[in-house]
Amino acid sequence: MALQRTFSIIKPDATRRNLTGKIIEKFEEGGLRVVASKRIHMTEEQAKQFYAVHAERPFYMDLVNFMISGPVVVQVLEGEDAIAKNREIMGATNPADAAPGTIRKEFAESIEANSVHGSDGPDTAKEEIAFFFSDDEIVG
Ligand code: RTP
Ligand code: MG
Repeated sequence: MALQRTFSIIKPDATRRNLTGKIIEKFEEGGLRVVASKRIHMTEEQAKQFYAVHAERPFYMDLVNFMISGPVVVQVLEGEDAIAKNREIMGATNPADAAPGTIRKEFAESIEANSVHGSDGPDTAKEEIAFFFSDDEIVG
């Protein structure tokens, strides 16, 4: 498998508790390299657009409001099989179901405040990276 890139967000519950370094350590220990990174405070418009796929879900506006409740760290992660690898490192959406050693098991507060986002496939990875980063901000 060739090198792949995925998109990651360290969510407001984690930046609030100053867990950025501990979370990045999990990515690096898992074999992923941070090739782009910035700390931003998303606007409501950005969060709504980013999560547009969930617009019809009952938790949509709660999720949008959570994602704009504080700063986030958006990143591009690179590595072998990076998309699946990152989701393995993150663990299940609901921390109650997440495997031991995963980010969500160790750090998540709830199914919503679950510390990290990761792209779920090659098409979404590409779209999500382009949503936040220009090519010259990514250094592989
Ligand atoms: P993500 O997109 O953040 O990587 O997480 P995921 O694929 O594991 O979960 P997804 O189904 O795409 O849901 C996106 C985010 O919405 C919040 N959520 N809240 N209240 C709820 O029942 C509920 N379900 C999902 C979580 O923050 C989840 O990561
Ligand atoms: Mg998802």
